[in-house]
Order: sequence, then C-alpha cells, then structure tokens
Amino acid sequence: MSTEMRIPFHQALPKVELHAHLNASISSITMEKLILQKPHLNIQHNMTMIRKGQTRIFEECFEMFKVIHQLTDSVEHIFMVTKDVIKEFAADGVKYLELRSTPREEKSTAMTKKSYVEAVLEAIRQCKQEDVDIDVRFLLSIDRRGGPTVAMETVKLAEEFFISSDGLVVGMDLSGDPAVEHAKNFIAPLHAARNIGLKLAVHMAEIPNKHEEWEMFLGLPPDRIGHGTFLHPEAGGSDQLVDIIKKRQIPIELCLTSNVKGQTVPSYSGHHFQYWYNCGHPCVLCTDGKGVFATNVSQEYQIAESSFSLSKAQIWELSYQSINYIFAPENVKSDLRSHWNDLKPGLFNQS
Ligand code: 6MZ
Repeated sequence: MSTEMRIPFHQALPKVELHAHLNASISSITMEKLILQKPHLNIQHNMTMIRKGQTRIFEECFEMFKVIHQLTDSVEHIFMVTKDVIKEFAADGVKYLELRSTPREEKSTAMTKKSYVEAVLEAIRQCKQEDVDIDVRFLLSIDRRGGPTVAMETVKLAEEFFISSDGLVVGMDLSGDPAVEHAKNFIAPLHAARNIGLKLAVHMAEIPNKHEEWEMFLGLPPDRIGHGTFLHPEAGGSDQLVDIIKKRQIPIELCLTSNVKGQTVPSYSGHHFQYWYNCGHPCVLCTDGKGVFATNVSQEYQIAESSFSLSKAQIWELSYQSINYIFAPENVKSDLRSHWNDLKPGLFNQS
C-alpha cells in the first residue's frame, strides 16, 4: 500500500466510545443542515461548537446544549442526527458505541419522550440494516435539571425499552449541570433502574467540593463514572474516595478535549487521566460530544499518546481494555475482542 493510502494509526485502531451525548455529538455538516432548516433562529456555528484553541466557561456548555435542542425538536431531526452521528463514529473506526440522550418532549412538533427514544432506536436499527460496521447501544439520560420526579419517569420509560428493544437499551446516565439539584434526589431513581437490570453511568465530580454528593453516588455504586475530575486528592478529592473507586474497580470515562475546552482541567497534560492511568485503574477515553467539542475518538487517542508519552502498544491496550467496561453482555465483549485481535497484525505491520 502506498504511504498516501494508509489510514492513520489512531483512525485504524478499533475503538469503543462509551460517553457520547447525542445532541453534543452532531457534526458541523449535520448542524449546517439543521441551521438551514431554521434560518429564523439565526444560529451561528460558534453557538454550537467550540473549535480548536477555543475554550468556554464550563457553565456556557449548558447554554450551548439549549441552542442545539432548538434545532433538534422533532422525531425527524432526532432520527436524522442519530443516523449521521452513528455513521460518523463508524467512519472514525469506532466498532462499539454507547450513545446516550435525554428523552425530550416538544408540543409544537408532537414529539413525546417515547417517540424520541423510538426515533433513536429506529436510527440504530436502520444503520444495522445498512451494514454500518458498528454495534450501537443506547442509554437514557436523566438531566439533573428535571429533579427526582422526571428522573423516576425516565426510569419507567427506560424499563419499557429495556424489555422491548432487544438489547439495544442497556443502561441509564445521570448528567446535566452538576450545580443543579442534589445527589440525594437521584439515589432512589438510580436504585430503581439498577433493580430493573439497567447499568448505571453517573457523571461525578465535574465541579469541586461536593464530597457528600460523591459519597452518595459511590454508595450505589455506579457501573461507570463520567469525568470524575475532582475525585483524587491532588484535585481536592480524597484518598478515601479513591480507595472506594479502586476497590470496586469502577471504570472512569475520561474526556480530554471536553474538559480542556470546558476549562475544568488546566491543560491536556494536567488532565486527571494521568492520575488514574498511572494507578492502573480502568480508564476509557471518550469524546463527551464530538460535535460541541470538535473532536473525534481517534483524536482523543492521539492526544493521550502525545500528552502522556504513551507508546503505540499502550494505546492499543487502552482501547482493548475498554471492551471490558461496555454495558452489553459477555458474548458481545468476546466478539469485540476477537475483532480487535483480527485487526491487530494489520495495524502494527503498517507502521
Ligand atoms: C453534564 C452533560 C455534559 O441528552 O440532549 N451533557 N452533562 N456534563 C457535561 N459535560 C460537559 N455534556 C452534555 O445531549 C445534551 C445533554 O447532555 C448532557 C446535558 O444534560 C445536555 O443537555 P442530549 O442528547
């Protein structure tokens, strides 16, 4: 193969993506289609995407999601963006994707929370029928802003789809602005979800000084932690919190570019990935939202390699180990491991 035709290592690397909010994952190409459909909203691209070299105050990210939600307010939009997002992840070499999204209702277009989830699942099924080379599962998100009542309704909805979706719905996510509401309001809904058989991914410690809240969440315990930025002692967390997480081997979803652009970490090299990776703790690199944060999974691996001086073998291992942390069952994990092992010789022979 000529040099020009080689797929770059990080793109050819088979990858899983486990922390991707649907509405934060919309590419600029898809966003352009949405913006053109609603010119009266006067939305500019910089209102929906933080480009290279740019940053925002963390709270501003949540304002961006509100802007995007204005553009995705019908089942047709949700279906279209889900298909586009899945195909883009597949083109980036992602072989297994867990998408997450907050079911939303919109009276003006008659979109209900149920039809929202149905649109996402239909898009996943269609991609499968079209032989897009990626296995996609779905987590229903609870937005903290909705409080405990909405959270419990979302758990009920998740239960319906957990039973009827033929394995597509695998879990729930707790996300949204961490400054809103208190953890105690979400413990009962999350326990209910766990009892149904849903796996739990919980955003934790995106902002500092919430030890009581973190202890409550760890008491669940979650099956994966999102971000976990301030949990370790060097960031104002504690050895005690770290011990619980280590003892239970709770994997952490780490989103380098999102945290740098949202300014919750000082720099790439100062990202808490380093702390957890050096402990040998289960870590999985994710985008958070490849659209809003203008990145992709390959780029996150490339950035990790250069920021933390990792070898290609370590990058491979990071991707391979991430299979252990997916929410789909064991048989899916072993299929993915075989797929990774089949691709490995080609990947290492090309460099
Ligand atoms: C917490 C986040 C987030 O659900 O409409 N979301 N929640 N921390 C973050 N870090 C930056 N990034 C995204 O996607 C957008 C929603 O995902 C959550 C927020 O609730 C946001 O409204 P969906 O597909």
